[in-house]
Amino acid sequence: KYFNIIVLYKTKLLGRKKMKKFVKNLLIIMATTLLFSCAKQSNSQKSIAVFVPGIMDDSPTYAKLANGVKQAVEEYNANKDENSKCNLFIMEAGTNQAEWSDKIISLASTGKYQVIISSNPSLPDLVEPIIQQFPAQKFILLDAEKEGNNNINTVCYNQYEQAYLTGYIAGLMTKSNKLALIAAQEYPVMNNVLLPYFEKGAQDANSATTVDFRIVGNWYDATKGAELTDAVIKNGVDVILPICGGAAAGVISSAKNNNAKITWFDDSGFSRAPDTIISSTTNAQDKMAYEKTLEYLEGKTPWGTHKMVGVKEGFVDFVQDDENYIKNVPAEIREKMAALVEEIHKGKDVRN
Ligand code: RBF
Repeated sequence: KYFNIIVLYKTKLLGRKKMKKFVKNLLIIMATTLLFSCAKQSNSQKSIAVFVPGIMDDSPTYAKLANGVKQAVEEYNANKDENSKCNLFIMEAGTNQAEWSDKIISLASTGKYQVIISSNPSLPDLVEPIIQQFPAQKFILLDAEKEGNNNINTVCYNQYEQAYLTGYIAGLMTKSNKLALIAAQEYPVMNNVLLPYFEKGAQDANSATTVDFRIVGNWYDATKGAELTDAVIKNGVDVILPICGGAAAGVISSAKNNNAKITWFDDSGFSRAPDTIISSTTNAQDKMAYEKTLEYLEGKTPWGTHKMVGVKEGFVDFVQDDENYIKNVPAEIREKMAALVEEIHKGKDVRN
């Protein structure tokens, strides 16, 4: 048709004015088509940012977060053409918590990432004011709790169970009846769940136990971690739970030097110090990050909701099949632990 019109113009059968109108209309059509096709492309192209509130080295919880999301995105992208692949950007924000908010704003202000996936109990309070500024920005937050904000979906692990199981093995394994929890900092989950349920598990296993609670002051200082561990061991402590990120390397080296034992938290830690680590209580953060990412990519995220998952749901576990656990822990204690895990599986609430 366009060709015919050009021929008519060339052969002077179409006037100059009409030809001008035709070219104008053609340009409008072309521009609109281009605009719509661009808009369609950028709308359908998915982009996810992972915000790591700390550093991945020595914080299994963050390494598992990034790996889980990465795996889901890779699977989603397999066999897709370039335009329909999901982009993934991982930002490691570092341990300076004062910078986290600005770094999240820098991600949100690009408008590029439809969802920011992260993990930390402090994040709901940090992101709520950011959502007011950027109302389209969605957040999936693991290890956090927030209900009723339609831009946020949260999941947390049953850390009552995770801490109770850890306390229980520590109570069964201590010879001095003196335990310690070396924490990076105080925060509500630490003060209301991790410390009290580590204590409760230890007490239920062995009513003579006491727990010395020490604070490093940050999530990276291994020297301070070692100093605190030296000090509690001097006071007779023989089993220690470190929840202090990179500072735990110092806790392990002090325990090794002083012949004390470590109960490890979040992932299976036996290979870090096979003679010193006597137990590992894990949460399946990698599996959760993977499932939550795929759920998002399928458009099925339950925005505004929260849920807690534990042993029964397969997201909290006590490692029983590692050769170092079998080597370091006597059979009768392993039997007691197996019985406890089984009870929790069947519905025992460790809070009662
Ligand atoms: N856990 C880590 O393993 N590494 C960290 O760097 C880290 N930073 C945290 C910062 C804040 C402000 C809070 C509240 C928690 C942090 N956690 C960190 C602890 C984490 O959320 C969780 O409680 C523990 O890993 C035990 O599962």
